[in-house]
Amino acid sequence: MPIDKLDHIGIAVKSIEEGLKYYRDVLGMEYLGEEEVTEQKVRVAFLKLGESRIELLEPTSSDSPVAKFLEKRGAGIHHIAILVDDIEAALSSHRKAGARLIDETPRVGAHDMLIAFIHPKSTGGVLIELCQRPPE
Ligand code: CMX
Repeated sequence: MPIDKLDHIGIAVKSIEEGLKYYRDVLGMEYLGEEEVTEQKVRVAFLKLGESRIELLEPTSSDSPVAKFLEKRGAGIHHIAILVDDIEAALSSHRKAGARLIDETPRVGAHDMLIAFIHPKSTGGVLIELCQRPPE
């Protein structure tokens, strides 16, 4: 399973506006923009961190996975996203290893990336997002 790099770290926040006050204004990270990912019921903001990014996740609905996370655990690190060359191959490796897949097939996430989540119960407690760049 060829791994390219850490794509981003997802951080659950109650409000992107509040989150930016730290990551952009205090830490000085470059703000790259925002978008709504309707399917995931979140609004996301990206900040540049070297070759990787920080993704602030704000729920857009009370039944969003991020709303549930905030309710149970409070704000904080929600997931780690790893860029892979071939997401289908990566999912197949996970299947062979008996991992619990949240997404059996990839779906479209922010920036039109193909994404698939692996359940934290199969990864030692960290929600992992596999992502593959969209075709040029
Ligand atoms: N990181 C680590 N552990 C987590 C977790 C997270 N983000 N979310 C839940 N868990 C843990 C819970 O603490 C719980 O553990 P215990 O049983 O030991 O208490 C267990 O996983 C099950 O949690 P749950 O609350 O019963 O399960 P949910 O119904 O909330 O579902 C999950 C959890 C991961 C399956 C769900 O959040 C999901 O499908 N996530 C993938 C989609 C997503 O997160 N989308 C938002 C981001 C979109 C984007 O980046 O574009």
